[in-house]
Amino acid sequence: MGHLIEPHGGKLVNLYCPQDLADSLKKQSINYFSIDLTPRQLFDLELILNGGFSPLQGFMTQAEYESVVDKEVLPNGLCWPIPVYLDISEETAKNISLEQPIALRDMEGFLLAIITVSDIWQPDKLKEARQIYGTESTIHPSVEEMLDSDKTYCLGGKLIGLEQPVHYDYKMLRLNPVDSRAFFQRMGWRRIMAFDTYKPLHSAHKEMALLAARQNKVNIFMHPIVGLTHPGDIDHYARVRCFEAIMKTFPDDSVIFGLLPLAMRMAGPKEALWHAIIRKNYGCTHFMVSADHADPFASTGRDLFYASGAAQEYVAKHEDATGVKMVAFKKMVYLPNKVQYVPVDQCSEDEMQSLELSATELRRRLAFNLDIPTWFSPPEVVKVLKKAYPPRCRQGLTIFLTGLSGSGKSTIAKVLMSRFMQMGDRPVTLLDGDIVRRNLSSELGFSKRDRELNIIRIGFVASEITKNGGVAICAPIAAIAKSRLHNRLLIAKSGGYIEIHIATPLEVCEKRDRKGLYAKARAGMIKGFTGIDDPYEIPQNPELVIDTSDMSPDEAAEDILLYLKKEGYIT
Ligand code: PPS
Repeated sequence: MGHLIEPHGGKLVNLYCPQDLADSLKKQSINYFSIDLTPRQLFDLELILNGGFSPLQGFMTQAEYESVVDKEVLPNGLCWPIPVYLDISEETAKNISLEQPIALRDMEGFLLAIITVSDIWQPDKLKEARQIYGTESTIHPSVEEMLDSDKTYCLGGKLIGLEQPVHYDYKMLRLNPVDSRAFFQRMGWRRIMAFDTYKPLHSAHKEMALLAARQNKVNIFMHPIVGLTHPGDIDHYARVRCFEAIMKTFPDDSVIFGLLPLAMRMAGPKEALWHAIIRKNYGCTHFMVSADHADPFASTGRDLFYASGAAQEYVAKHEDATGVKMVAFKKMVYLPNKVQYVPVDQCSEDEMQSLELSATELRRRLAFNLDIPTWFSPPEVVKVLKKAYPPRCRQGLTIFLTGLSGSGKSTIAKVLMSRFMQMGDRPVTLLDGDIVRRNLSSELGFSKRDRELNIIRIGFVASEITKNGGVAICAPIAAIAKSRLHNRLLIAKSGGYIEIHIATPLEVCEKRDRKGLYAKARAGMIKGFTGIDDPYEIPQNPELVIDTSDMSPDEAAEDILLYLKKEGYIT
């Protein structure tokens, strides 16, 4: 490995033990206390065991955590920007003592590793939020997840790896740091630039990577993250297919392709620095960083959470500490006169008649089944994209009606159901409040927790229906904004999500009082009735707002269908 860049800390960690030892440890461990790891913990475990997180040899102790949070270094002074810990609930922590060996299993119960506990400690999550994410605000999805979690204790300690975490997909592409380093050495590559994007790859990315490779005299390691990525990202199967398609159009022997099983934290600049260190462990000397790298809101259409370009500056500022050179993503534009891509900063005034296709425009074209020009993306990639993003009229869809009892949700839902059945294009399922409470949530009441659980169950079923190309029409009260948002994020991954606030005022609903429930609630016979003595959190950004005070259910349904037509969900 003489000519390759050294791993972070000088030595590549490999914590897997020989097979015979693994077999005997597996036998011994049947009496050990077990922990089933979460997806994030599993991805972290994989990269600790295979050296992707060198020099870490286990989950962090409190001293390591505090050093990383306060000073962005490990206790030995080595740069490390992101905490990597094994968080557990207080109840689990009560069962564990120091020096105890614990069996770590995946979600199906397969034994993967043993941790010898050297520290049981509590993270300061608010401080971590401020220091790592730059905010205590739960607008940041990782901060929200962290602060919301009931895992308030952590286990620190060294690991012994018994089995590699199981992946059933793309086995050939799952290179670990030993594999990539061996490949680079075999090829005689000493300068390697890691390249990743969460978006599908287009010609502009390819031209940018090739230009950067020429300018920096490097070979390219296409290394997309396939662990946990941005919410709303194209699923990794389609993303990998796009990478595979565009790889075929690169010059021979200049690029290699592997997958990185990393659970992103979306911590912007600090995360970008972490990605650079991980790529160093895989043998890379250079790392391409985009202006919005690891931003939780990148490509969501919302304003970026971190300043544009901050991630690039941060990685560049730490080049001495990491030994990895930052290469900035350069915006490329297509010049039809030259039939060629050029960096935007090299365009003359009169060349500014360049062609560009924004991510939003691309999504629009896919949604409406419109042409995508070959200068933008090679036909091989367009084919993959069209399969991954069928036009809206062929996607599944959830129509989520929310509003007070008596606002008209159920009747509108029934009209919509019939209209979709009449169209006959997609299977339709009605998830009305009453139906769900009878079949799916019969044990639940109307406490905040039960209401949340009810809505999340509806969301789960609707997401499965949507994923499989059907129409789910939901009509619960769904008074809690957080659970509605949960559903939106889940369902929008696999198809359309249309939230409709049936905003009929309380006075009107109460006057209708078809079930006599408002009268009972006013008389104190029903406690915690939405709108009377339990809150309804008004939707802030629904796709549609409909007040049925002076409107028939048919008219309301017609408004919804017109909206769906305008947005391309029905033809
Ligand atoms: S929730 O909050 O979204 O889980 O509610 P949902 O599943 O839609 O159930 C609402 C129906 O249950 C009846 N009901 C109550 N509603 C609100 N608050 C309380 N405390 C309550 N108790 C019973 C009521 O009939 C609702 O039906 P709709 O169809 O909305 O009128």
